[in-house]
Amino acid sequence: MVPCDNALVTTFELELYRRMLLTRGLEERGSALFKQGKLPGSFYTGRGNEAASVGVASAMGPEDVAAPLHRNMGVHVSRGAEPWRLLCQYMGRDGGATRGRDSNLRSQDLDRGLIAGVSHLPGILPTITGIALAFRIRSEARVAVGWFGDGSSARGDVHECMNLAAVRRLPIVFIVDNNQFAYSTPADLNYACAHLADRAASYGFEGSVVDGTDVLAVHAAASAAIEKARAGGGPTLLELVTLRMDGHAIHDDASYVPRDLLAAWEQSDPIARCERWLRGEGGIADEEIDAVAQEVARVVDEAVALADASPWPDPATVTDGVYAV
Ligand SMILES: Cc1ncc(C[n+]2csc(CCOP(=O)(O)OP(=O)(O)O)c2C)c(N)n1
Repeated sequence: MVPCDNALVTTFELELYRRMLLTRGLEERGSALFKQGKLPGSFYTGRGNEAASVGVASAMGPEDVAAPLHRNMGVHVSRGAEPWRLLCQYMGRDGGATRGRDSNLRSQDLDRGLIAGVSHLPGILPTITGIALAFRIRSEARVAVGWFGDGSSARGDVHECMNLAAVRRLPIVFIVDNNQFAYSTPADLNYACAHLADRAASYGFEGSVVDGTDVLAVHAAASAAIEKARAGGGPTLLELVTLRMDGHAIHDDASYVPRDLLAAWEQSDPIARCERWLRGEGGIADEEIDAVAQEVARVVDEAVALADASPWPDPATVTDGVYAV
């Protein structure tokens, strides 16, 4: 597991819980900042996806590289991104990864092995597949992890990446976050096979379906796939099944998602589920769990204050980093 800034926790499962709680805390405050007019553009959350993001990212090694998307704040948090800088990025402040030039989770941080997404739809998947090819050519024992959604799975570039990865036996793990909706398009209008993971067999590698609300199950499946890739066993496709618990973005009330479906998946809330496990089977004392929640609340408050105090970018720097006009 990659060490994470602000980590106070030594118990592995409690640390997974802390990462999920921090992810949700930052996203809830991001929604509030949007409503206060402090966060321009739009705001996307990964509510319901915390276990999927944190479970995979926490199985990666420090030298591995991730190309997460807009629902995967938990990947950034797990790779040690500083919470206040994540908020600065959304708020267009100078402290963000792109120093006000872009927003959302398009935060590149090569020191933490994080490649910025260029679009929600997986324009970044060919890049992360190319990174896996580079690892293979250089004989590096590193693994690339690339994300796409159920909607994006219908695109040609996903097919090309999986085929190339298969024939070159690349050290890559493909994660399809199947949250059952692509904007307002339900899964049954996106694909007609039983499971997206079934497609892996047609490319010549393994695929499996995992309950994306169970952080321990996700972590176990991701660890096995990552270590297999590292050992030369080639790619794996993991389909992590969740439900998108918010609208596509903050402007969308998701009125097209059946209420009973949402109510059923609310029972599988990944954070509540992990907390029940910690208090029960995990045998973690209530005080220890409560202390983590208090610490996360403090870190989120501090992140909001620091981001709000971060200056706007200096207009004189607007062409910095622009190589052709
Ligand atoms: C090339 C391109 N086409 C369309 C869009 C608009 N768009 C952004 S996200 C999205 C839906 C993506 O659905 P999915 O892959 O299932 O991911 P989810 O948002 O559900 O996590 C669409 C149509 C885009 N960003 N890029």
